[in-house]
Amino acid sequence: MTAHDRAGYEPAFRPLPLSEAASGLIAREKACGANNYDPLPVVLSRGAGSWLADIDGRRYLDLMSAYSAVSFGHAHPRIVAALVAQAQRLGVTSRAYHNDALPALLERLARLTRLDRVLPANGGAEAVETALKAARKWGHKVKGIPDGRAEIIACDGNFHGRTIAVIGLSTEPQYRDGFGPFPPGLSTIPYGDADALARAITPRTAAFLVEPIQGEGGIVVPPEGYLARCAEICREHRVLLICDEIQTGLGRTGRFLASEHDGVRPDAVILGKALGGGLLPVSALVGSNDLMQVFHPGDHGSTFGGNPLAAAVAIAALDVLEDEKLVARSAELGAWLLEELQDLRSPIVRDVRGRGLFVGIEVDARYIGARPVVDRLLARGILSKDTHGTVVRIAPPLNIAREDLAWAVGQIRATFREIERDLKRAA
Ligand code: IF1
Repeated sequence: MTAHDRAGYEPAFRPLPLSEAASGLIAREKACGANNYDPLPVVLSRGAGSWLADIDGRRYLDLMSAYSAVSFGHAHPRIVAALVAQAQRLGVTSRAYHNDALPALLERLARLTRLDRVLPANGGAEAVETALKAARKWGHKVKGIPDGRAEIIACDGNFHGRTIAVIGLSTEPQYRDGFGPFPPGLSTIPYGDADALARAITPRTAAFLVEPIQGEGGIVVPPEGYLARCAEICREHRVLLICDEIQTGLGRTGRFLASEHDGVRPDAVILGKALGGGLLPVSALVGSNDLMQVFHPGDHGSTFGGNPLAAAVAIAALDVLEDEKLVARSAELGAWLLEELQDLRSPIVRDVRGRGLFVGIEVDARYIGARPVVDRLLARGILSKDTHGTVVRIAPPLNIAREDLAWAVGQIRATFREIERDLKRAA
């Protein structure tokens, strides 16, 4: 949090409406953009640290971090500097040639995940697809599943991306509607129930893909020991355990990887979002030699995967994570945040849950949905996001200033008081 972030902002309750300039930009976006999002009524223009400003200069505290892609704050000086320096030196070369930036990233990710080999990619879904392909090929070529019969199990309520095979694992009707047919060999089980995994595994099961904490599913924290039990079952049945840590990884839940809460080292980890330092799409599949041995030259790749610019930015992001001790900070500040929000004492709040700086406030749909709460927080200068209708996601940058987070808790508390008052009046 630099002095700049604080200078000149007085977080104050500012009722909207949108200025002409903002409305004009929104109209232009609507006129020429695919209608695949329904954004909040704010047009952002600048960001630094945990603070954003809209085109009219209104300031907002970012409690969403672009779905955890901006875990190190907006325009982090060190990461921006790494981007600029590398861009002026060497940007994109393709993997047809080696480059001098990639090896350090591969070594760093292998070390930090305690795994062996890295396949760098760009978006998260791309890395998940890479994991699905690797798991299937491992099933066929290493485990000995009859060719074309490998099966992959995921969990109800999962979110692993928007591509066809990944959506083939989704249980969200809207994410599937009209996009079929989907690839065969994909099934789901209830989340949080290790026995369901044991029951679902067949001799053709190659892998179990799971989020250690379900993000889009509503910040769903599974029972203590769930992942450890799943790891045991996978080992017993020679099934790969693949953890999707695109959202929960890189310190978000108070450990470098959320799978560490259960002392689990999966066969593979998928990283994304914050790996790009809030500036670029950078993702990776990191796996054991046993899994990654399936890749031979020409099997798989992408134009931008592992490019020098992405490598330099990802290394800078990991340096920031380490040097600013953000994993420990996420654990410590997150525990404080969870305690504060669990003390909201509001009849509208059904549950407050999460780990580290990854928290969900579940509201009681009988009184209000999550989106109206998010809208009210926006008017108070706070950016958050609803998920699954009743959960408000709170996931600030891991280096958010303690006093800013404390201010946000005050605003959240006041918002629920205001809603309770309005509901009483309306009753
Ligand atoms: C949207 C939320 C949704 C992810 C996990 C893979 C991916 C994601 C655990 C794919 C991406 C993003 C996608 C974005 C909104 C956001 C999201 F969970 F974060 F809230 F959708 F559910 N695994 N999550 O969370 O990574 O290809 O997007 O880089 O699609 O609206 P991606």
